[in-house]
Amino acid sequence: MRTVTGGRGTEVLVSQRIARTDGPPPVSSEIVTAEKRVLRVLEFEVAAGTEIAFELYNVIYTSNDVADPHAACVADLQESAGKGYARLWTEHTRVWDGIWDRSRVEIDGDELAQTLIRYNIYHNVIATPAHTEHLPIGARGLSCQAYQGAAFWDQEIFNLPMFVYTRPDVARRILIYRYKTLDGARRKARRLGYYGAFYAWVSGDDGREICPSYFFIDVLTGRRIHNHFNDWQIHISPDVGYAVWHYYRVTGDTAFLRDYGAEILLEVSRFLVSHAYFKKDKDRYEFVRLLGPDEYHENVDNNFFTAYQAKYVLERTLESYDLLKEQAPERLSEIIQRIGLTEQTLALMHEMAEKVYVPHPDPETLLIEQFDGYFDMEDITPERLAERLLDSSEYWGWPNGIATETQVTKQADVVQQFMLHPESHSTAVMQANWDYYEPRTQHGSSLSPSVYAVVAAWIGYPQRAYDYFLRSATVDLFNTNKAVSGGTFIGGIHTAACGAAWQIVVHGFLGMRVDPAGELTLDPHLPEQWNGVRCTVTVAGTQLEVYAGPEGVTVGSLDSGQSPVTVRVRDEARQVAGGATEQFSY
Ligand code: IFM
Repeated sequence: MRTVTGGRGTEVLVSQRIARTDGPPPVSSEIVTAEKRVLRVLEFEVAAGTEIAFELYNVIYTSNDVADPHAACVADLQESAGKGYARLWTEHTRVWDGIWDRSRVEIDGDELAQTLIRYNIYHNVIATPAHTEHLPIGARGLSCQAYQGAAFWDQEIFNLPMFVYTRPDVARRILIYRYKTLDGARRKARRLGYYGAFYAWVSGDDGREICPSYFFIDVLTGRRIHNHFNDWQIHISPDVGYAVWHYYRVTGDTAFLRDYGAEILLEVSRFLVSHAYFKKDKDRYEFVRLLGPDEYHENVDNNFFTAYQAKYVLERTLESYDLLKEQAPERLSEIIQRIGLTEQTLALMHEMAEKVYVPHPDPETLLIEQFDGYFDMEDITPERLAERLLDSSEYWGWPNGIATETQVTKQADVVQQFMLHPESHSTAVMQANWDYYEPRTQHGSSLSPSVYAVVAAWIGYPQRAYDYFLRSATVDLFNTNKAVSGGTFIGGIHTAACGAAWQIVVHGFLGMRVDPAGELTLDPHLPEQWNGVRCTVTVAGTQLEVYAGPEGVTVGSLDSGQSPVTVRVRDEARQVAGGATEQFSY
C-alpha cells in the first residue's frame, strides 16, 4: 500500500507477504477498500475442527529512509521470506541483545523497579530514530499524533543523556539533526527580530517551528488561548547548546565539536546576545518577557533557569571558540565567514558571559527566586488552588488560569537547573529550594517528577526520590497524567519520562556524572528497597560496567584494548585500566 503525506509529500510504503505454513495456499485473494480501510481478504478450504497457520512478513519504508521505498520493500520482503521466521527472530534478538548490553540497568532486590526501568529504557529506545541524522525524537514518539512526532527540549534534556552514556553514536546523530535544522532556527530568529539560532519550541523534521500560537482553548468560553510557548520560551536554544557540550564532555568527540557543535554554540550565543537587554543602571544583561520551564507563568523577567543556561552556554561557546582557534583554525574562519560573526558580537559574548544577571540564592534563606516578583505572588498549594476550578479540564496557566497569579508552578523550574548543573550549588542550597518548590509544584507536566527524583537522591532524601521514581516511571502505565488539557489531546507515551527514568537511576541514585574536569564521578545513595544497581555505560569511548552495593562500588573496563578512565567514588579517585576492575569502599 502506497500513500503520500499531505503536508510534505513523504511517500510511505507498507508491504506484506503472507504464506500459509501448513497446507495449500488460499483459494482466492482479494484487496477490498472501504472507507478508511484497506483489507486483504483470503479464502481457504479448511476441514471443520482444524486450524491453519500463517507467516506474515510486514515491511515499512518511507522516502525519509530510502530513495525508492517500493524497491526497498520488495527486496526486504523477498529476503525475509527467504530467511523464514525462525532466522529472522534470531537476528532480531541479536540486535536487541546488543542494545541491552550497552544500556543495561539491573536493580537488585526490587522486581517492580527492575521492570519499570526496563520498560522505560525500551520506550526511550523505540522512540528514537537511531538510524538517521534527519529525524528528531518525538515528545510522544510514534505512539500517537499528539505533538506530531516533533522534538521539544525534552529531546536534549530528558531523552538524550541515556544515549550519551550508552550509545554515543545515536546521541551524535540526534545532535546532528539539530545541526541540520540550524537554518530553520535561523529563520525563526530573523522572523522575530533576532539573529543567530532560535530553535523551534516544537521542531519538525526540517526544524521549522510548528508550535501553534493557539494551543489550548478556554473550556469555559470556548475561546482560543494565545500562549507564547513558541516565541517566548527561549531556553530551548541554550538547552540545545547545553546538550552539545554535555555530549562533548562525556565522549571527548572533538571532531563533532569541530564539524557541528561549535557552529550550533556560536549561533545560539549570537541569538542570546541579540535577545538580552543591557540595563545601564544595573550594569548587567537581562532576559525579559519569557517563559521558563514552568509554563503556567508567561511574560516573566529574569527566569533563573533560562539565565543560568544562557550564561553557561555563552561560556562554553567561548571555550569551544578558543579550542577551534587552536586546533582547527580553518574550520573556525569558515564558520565565522558563513554566519557573519563580527568582532563586535564576539566581544559582546565575552561581556555578556560575565555580566548576564543570574538570580542568586538569598544569603539567609538560601532560596533562589524563580523569576522577578515570584515570591510576592499568592502562596497556596496546588491542592487548595484546584478547589477554584470551575471545570476540571480548565487550563491552569497564562493568561488567566487559576495558577497565573500564584506561586503554583506547573513543573520543576529552579530545581530543573540543579539537575543539569549539579556542581553549581551546595547541597544546602539545593535542599532549601527543593523543600520550598516541591510543595508548590503541581507536576502538570510529565517531565517534572523525574527532576524532583534526581535532586532528592542527591540531597539525602532517597525515599522521596524513590516515590518520585515510581511516579515518573509509571506515568503511562497507570495513566496518571492528564490526556486532555484545555481541550487539547496531549496523551500517548511520554518519552521524556522514559528517558528520565534512566537518569533517575544512574544520575540520581548512583550519583554518576562526568564532572567539568572530565572525571567520571559516582556518589551512590540507594533507596532502602534496593540491594544494589549494576549498569553499563560508555565514557570517552570506554565501556564500563559499574556496580554499586551497600559496601562500595566496583568499576570494570570491559575490554583490555580500551583507554584508561579516571573514576572518582566520593573522595577517592583511581585509574581504571583497559580490561581491569577497581573496587572502591565507602
Ligand atoms: O516540553 C514539554 C513542556 O516542558 C511541558 N509541556 C509538554 C512539553 C512536551 O513534553
